[in-house]
This record gives sequence, C-alpha cells and structure tokens, in this order.
Amino acid sequence: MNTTDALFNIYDYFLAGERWPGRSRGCAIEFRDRAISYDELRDYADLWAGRMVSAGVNEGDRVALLLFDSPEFIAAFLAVASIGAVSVPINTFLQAEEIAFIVRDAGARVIVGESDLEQRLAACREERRLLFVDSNTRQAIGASETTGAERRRRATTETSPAFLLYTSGSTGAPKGVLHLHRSIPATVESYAKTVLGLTAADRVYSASRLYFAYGLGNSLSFPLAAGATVVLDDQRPTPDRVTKLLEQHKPTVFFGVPSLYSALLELKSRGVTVDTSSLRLCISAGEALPDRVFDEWKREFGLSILDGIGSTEMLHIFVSNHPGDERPGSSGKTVEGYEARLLDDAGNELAGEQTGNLWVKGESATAGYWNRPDLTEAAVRGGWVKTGDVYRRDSQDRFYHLGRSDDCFKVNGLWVSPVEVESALLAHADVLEAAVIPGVDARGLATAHAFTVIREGCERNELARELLEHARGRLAHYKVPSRIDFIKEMPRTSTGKVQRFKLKAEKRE
Ligand code: 3UK
Repeated sequence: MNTTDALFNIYDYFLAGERWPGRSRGCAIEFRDRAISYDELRDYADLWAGRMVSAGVNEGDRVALLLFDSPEFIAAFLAVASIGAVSVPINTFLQAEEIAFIVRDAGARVIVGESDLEQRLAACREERRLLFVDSNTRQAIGASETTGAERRRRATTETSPAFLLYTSGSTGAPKGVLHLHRSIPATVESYAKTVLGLTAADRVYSASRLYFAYGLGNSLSFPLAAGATVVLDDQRPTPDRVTKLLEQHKPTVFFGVPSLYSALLELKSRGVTVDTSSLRLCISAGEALPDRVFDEWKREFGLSILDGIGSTEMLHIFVSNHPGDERPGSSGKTVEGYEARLLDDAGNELAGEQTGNLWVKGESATAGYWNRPDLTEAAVRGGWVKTGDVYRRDSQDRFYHLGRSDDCFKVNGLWVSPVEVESALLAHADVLEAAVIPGVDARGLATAHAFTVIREGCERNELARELLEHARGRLAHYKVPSRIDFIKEMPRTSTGKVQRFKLKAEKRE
C-alpha cells in the first residue's frame, strides 16, 4: 500500500451506510420478481466475501466471474473488491477455449460460474477452485460460508487494483485491461453526473451486460453511486425480451447498442408495442449510431438517443452527445473530466478542425495491460490513452467517428477479430483460404462478411449452408458471418498477406 494515497474501496463507496443516510432500505436491484434493498445487497456482498475467503482468496488474487447479470454478479464483484482481490468478469458468450485462455492469462485462483455454463469451464477444473451459482435458483453450490465480514476487509487505496476486463483488440488474443479502485468514481463524477444527471429516483436498465465495461458502468457503478434502482436480467437481451423488460419494469434510463435500437424500431414497425413511456434518457455506445436510427427513434418515440464513445481502457464514455445538444452522426463533445486530442501518424498534435488518431486522458484510464508492458507502452503514454479510432473534429469541437485504425471491427457493439473468424472457417476441410472484413446487412447494421476460396468441385449452395452451421458451432453468435462469398483467388501481397482493402473495394461494386 502506498501510504500517500487515501484509503478507498469501491465496496464502501457504494455500500457504506454513512455515505447515504436514509437510503439503506431503498431498492438497489430488481431481479425476476425480487426487490433487493441497499441493506440486503450489503449483507449479500458480505456473505460472498466470506465465501471467497473460505475458497482461499487472498489480497491481490484474481477471481474470474462467469455470471449472467444478477444480484450474484454485483455481490461477488463488490465482495472481491472488499477483500482487496481483483475481479475478472468474463463474457458469457465466449467458448470454452477463450474462457480457458482468460482464466490462465489472469492467473485466476477461483472461478465463480453459472451452473448453465459448467461445460464451458470443464477445461479449467483441474488447476482452479470452482464455485457455481445454480442458474435457476441463484443459490451458491459448493461454497462454504464463514461469518465476520468486517475482519476480512482489507485496506485498499484509490490506486489498488480492482478488476481486469478482457478485450480482444487488434491482435486477436484477448488482453486484460487493469482498472484501479479510482476508475469507478471517476466515471461516476464525469459521465454519470454531468451527462446523465442520475438521481436516486432513476430506474436504470441496460441491455448490455455487466461483464462489458459499458454494462458495468450502466448497471453497477452509476445506479449504485446515485442510490438509484437497477433492473437486472439474466436472459439474452433479444428485442422481444428487452421490450418485455421495458414494459414490466418501467425504467427511466435505458442503455443499448445501435443494432438493438434498430431491432426495436423494426418490432414497432411490425405492430408490436414497444413501451418507452417511462423513459427520460436513451443511450447508445459500442459503435457509431447511424443517423437513420437516431431520426427514426425520435420520430417513433419522441426521444433522442445520446450517442457517446467509450472504451474498456477508459472504462466508460469520454466523448458524448449531451441532453438537449444532440447531433446525429456525431459522437458529441468531450465529457467533463476528460481531455481528447487528435494526433497525426507521426504523433504530432492536430489543432482545430482536422482528422487524426484520437487519444484521451482522464482519471478512469487503465493502469495498463495485464503482464503486457509492450502493449501498455504502445497505447498508454503520460496519462494519455490511444483509442485506435480515427476521428474528425468540427469547428464546434464535435467529434465524428471515421473508423478503426486497424482491421478489427464491431458487431452488436462487441469486438470481432477477422483472424479468429477466418481460423474458424479454415477449420472446415473444404475451405482453402478465408478472409473476413466488416460488412453491413440489409438494414445497414454491422456484420462480418467472409470471402473464401473453396476446394474445387464442391456444391456451392450446400457448402454455403454447411459453412454457416460450421461457423455457428465454433464462434460466439455475433462473430458468425452474415454472408460468405466464394472467390477464385485470394488477393495477396508478394509477402503473402491478404489484401483486405481489395476485398473491401470489391464489396462496394
Ligand atoms: C468503438 C464507438 C463509434 C470505438 C464501451 C461505452 O465499446 C466500448 O468499449 P470497447 O473496449 O470498444 C471501444 C471501441 O469501440 N466505439 C465505442 N463506442 C462508439 N465507435 N461511436 C461510438 N459511440 O472503436 C472504441 O475505440 O469494447 C462503450 C462504454 C464503455 C465501453 N467500454
């Protein structure tokens, strides 16, 4: 512990009674048909802290969480923080191999998993201690309980490690983004207070999950810091499901990604009632919100969607549209508490109305990539973090997203690495070569578009169907290409690299 730092722990920040007198009996979480008060949530986090200690978790240890959005996720996350350990939330859509990679890379000592996902943790069984949550009853399985939570608390400071979020950036292999305890209050004081203006009267619902930095802010940091109520759901956020949650729980603030807003508009156009009557704010992030979606949402529901750009490295949104000052097609202006600048490829700052690589600075910035000083050195410099995005700034200091500076792209707000999708396609015996580029489906939304060279003499229609089946069995659903084209020859450089830009050009014709 660095003695110059003030003592600080996010468990106290959210749950210490003295910070929020009178709020303890207010509702913190609505889940299924239960309402959980702030008092109950604190007791539940203490119970989980006892389970962690019994499972052998010590200060600084990593604890992997493979959990659906639920009170157990929040209780376990805050329990881990309270004993000075480090949570590693894992995307519940990932396949066994990717999960095993993250668990090993993080060196997690204990894993808390959903019983429904038990098979995907089979490979991790031998070296790690596993605790399960029964996906139906939400009871813990195999955990021993001890009491005396206060005695287990550890003195942490603002700069103690709190959690690791894995993201697959440009290299394809997921990398752990380390956040300190101070990251969370920094996102609350900046974005949640100055853009959203959240209060204890708000009811928050995010279709994006807690294991994603966007969902972690939306469903944990922001509502709990404001003394508000968060609506959690452990089911997959299909448009039908989201519609049901809106109707049943009547949230005031809703967080989604562009493809979800578009899907909800489509439901409405088919005559389904989408009840937005309780909403005061709609937020979109993860990828650029098309103006068409902004305009249609405004026309159909009379509400603006606030588009803002965030990242795992900055934990949440740092450039955003502000209520009453929305500009469709723009990511908005720098959020209070952050600085943003554009650099040319040589690293020189570009002033005024120009286009360049976006770098950003703020208190919620990552402390670096886990065990990857090389990556940290390349992307975190003197407090400034490289976003990997190319942006244009206009005369009013509004930012416009032009794309990624590397080849990765997003579908449903989640990263897709071309290399990973290509490898899955290449695992099929009839596929000789494969290349994947960002595509758009009939509605203009982001998808993966694959090009393959196939073995001669294959029946094309049959193979196209078979390949899709094959990809579905190997990839998280959002990574499955929406379109697979067969080409005669793969465009390559003399050194054998696929020329994706040629495929992109071909696609436009
Ligand atoms: C892209 C956007 C255009 C952009 C995130 C809100 O998405 C989040 O984090 P990730 O680490 O991805 C970061 C990258 O995603 N992006 C995000 N939002 C927008 N591009 N317009 C947007 N509005 O390439 C960025 O570098 O997965 C989003 C809050 C927290 C987050 N972590």
